[in-house]
Parts: sequence; structure tokens; C-alpha cells
Amino acid sequence: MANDSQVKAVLDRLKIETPSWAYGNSGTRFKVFAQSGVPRDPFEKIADAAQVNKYTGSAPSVALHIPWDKVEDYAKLAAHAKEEGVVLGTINSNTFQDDEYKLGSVCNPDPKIRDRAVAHLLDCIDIMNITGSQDLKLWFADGTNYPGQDSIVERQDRLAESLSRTYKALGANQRMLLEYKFFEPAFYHTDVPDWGTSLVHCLALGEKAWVCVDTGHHAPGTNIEFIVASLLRAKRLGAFDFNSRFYADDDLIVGAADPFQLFRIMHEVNIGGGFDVGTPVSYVLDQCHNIEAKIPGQIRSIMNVQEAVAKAVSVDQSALKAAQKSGDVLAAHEVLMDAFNTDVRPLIREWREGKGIDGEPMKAYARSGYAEKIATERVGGNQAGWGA
Ligand code: PSV
Ligand code: MN
Repeated sequence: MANDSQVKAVLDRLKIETPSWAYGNSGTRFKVFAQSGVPRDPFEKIADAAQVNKYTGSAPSVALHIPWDKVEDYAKLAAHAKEEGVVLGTINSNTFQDDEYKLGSVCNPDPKIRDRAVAHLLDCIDIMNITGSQDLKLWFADGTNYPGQDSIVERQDRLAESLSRTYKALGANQRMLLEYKFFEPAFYHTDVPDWGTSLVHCLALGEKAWVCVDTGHHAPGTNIEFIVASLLRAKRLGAFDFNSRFYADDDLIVGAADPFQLFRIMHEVNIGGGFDVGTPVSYVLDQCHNIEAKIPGQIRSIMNVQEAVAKAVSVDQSALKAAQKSGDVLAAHEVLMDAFNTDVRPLIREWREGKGIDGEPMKAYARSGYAEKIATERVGGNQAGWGA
């Protein structure tokens, strides 16, 4: 069994980035239920993200989405983040909300529209240069709805060319993270539907191109831990976008739908060195809180990841190896289940207290009065939401 200090050392290193869009209003295509106290601009989103960091001690950076988080002065936004005790993290591009992108962005048959999409990606890199962000996150809504609508292979060529133009603009310490998604908003075919397609493009581009695994972007029953193990083996797992799904891209709280799946994924991450010092894997939440409160929703998400990671790190690796070598199927399975069934909450509570934060982040936040404060103060203006 890994000892408690090993688990605590991993928890010390594990930083989980929160997304600016989690703090804004969100919903389904049927209804967005506005909440009180929701930020009106990126500065207020960052203030909320800082609360998540304050009560978890593990969320020191905030992912931005451009243009939702567009500001006049990104240096000022970065300085504000610093004052709040966080930094600006991944820059998420948006090539899916302009009318021009009806037939796609970087894969569009019209070269002028591809140019427009690439220009946006280059703008994102300019922002990264000001904010000090290391990662450019690429998720493309490109694809087709009908067989014959466009050439699948030519769209791959256009994708490769657009990616390569973007890749060339990356600075020495910058990376691009290529996310895949098997469907939506395109339904017949998606241009980056799976980890294989993403990996093929990343390998062709070079060592600054990495695959991002969004846990929600898989068909039901997909063995995500296999994908993660394979990408770690290929040294191309750049990041996670964490969330849970029951049916589609539900963007629910990570670990809520299937904590055992999250544990299995974290176990492969542990084996593949994803929690080692200097790991290239970054851990990011990509969620929306449609009906639950947003800041506590993010705190709960971080706690869920920490619990899954603590269990995964607790797996008795030597007992597991011995059982695997001797072909003892049941013993090997038992080693894994023992770790999964261990209640790691007391250990994590102790770890938090050792760091000088409250052992119960949800309760500490609720007691703090911050939710009431923002509900009173943030009156007037336009609440942030998708597209703002
Ligand atoms: C859309 O599926 C999506 O959730 C992707 O996962 C991106 O990471 C996110 O939006 C932000 O653009
Ligand atoms: Mn995502």
C-alpha cells in the first residue's frame, strides 16, 4: 500500500485549473436559469475562481475563453489575477460561434473562412504572450451533418494545414492541446472525433502538440482509461478536461456520474507517471453548473478529483504486480477494489489541515459569507454566460 505521505505528496503537486465559464450562467438549449451573484465580467469570474483556490488550496489557475473573456487589457487582467492569488492559465479558442462557421472553421471549404479561424487562433497566442499562459486549447466544432456534404479527407488536409500555421506561431514554452469529441454539433462526421485523429495530427505537428482528453467526449461504455494509458505511453497526453456525462456532453461535476471510472482513469495516470514531478499533464475542469451553485460546484469537483487520485495512488503497486505476474486474476482485481473502497476522506482532511486550510472546504466556503456578499454587491449589469 502506498503510504499516507506518498498520497499527500501527490496531493501537494496536483493542481486543478478551473474554467472561467463555470462561474457564469449556463443551461441547456431549453433554458438558462440565472443565479444571483454571478460575475458580470472576467475580473469578477477571476475573483470567484480565487475563492475556489482559497478553500481547496489546489486551484491556482483559471482558464479563459476567448472571446467570452475578451478584455481591453490582458496585462491588467493578469495583474488582477495575481492580486487575487491565482494566475491565468489555458487560453481556450472559440471558432464555433460566428455565422461564418456554419460549414466549419479550420476545415471550412472556403479558404477565407479558414484564414479567419487561423487568425483567431493566432490572436489567442498573442493573448498567451501577454498573460504568460502556456497552453492553447483547441476544440473544433467542425464536421458535417450529411453524407456527401463535403470531402472527409480534404477536410483533414485543411485541418492539418490550419493547425500547422498555428503551430508555427507557438513560443518556445507554449503548447497546443487538441481536443477530440465524437459528435456534436456535427452529427454525421466530426473532423476530430477521437484520440487517434488527434494523436495523428499532434505527431505530424511536433513536440508542442498534445492531445487533450475531455472525459465527457466519449461514447457510453468507452474504455477511457485505455486511451489515457495509450496516450501516456506515446508521451502525448497533454491535458484533461474533467467533467461527467450520463448521455452526451453533459458537462456535469467530475466523478458524479461514475466515480469508479474516474478512479480507473486516475490509476492509469498514476502508472503512466502523470502525477510525477514535472509531469506534462495538466488537469482542468471543463464544466458548467446549470442548476447548482457555481463556486461550491467547482469546490466539490476538485474534491472529487482529489479523492479519486488519492485512491489511485493508494493502490498497492507491488501486490498488484505480483498478482498480475502470477496470473492471479482475482487477487489483482482485489488490490484495485481495496484501494477504490478505501475511505480517503480522513486522510485528505488531515492533508488540508496540514496546509493550513479548512478540512471541509464546502462548509468553510458556505460559512464565509462570500455567496451572500456577491449576491448583494453584483446588482445591475449583464451577468456573464455563454458568449459573454
Ligand atoms: C464543447 O464540447 C466544449 O465543452 C469543449 O469541450 C471545450 O473544451 C469547451 O466547450 C470550451 O470551448
Ligand atoms: Mn472540453
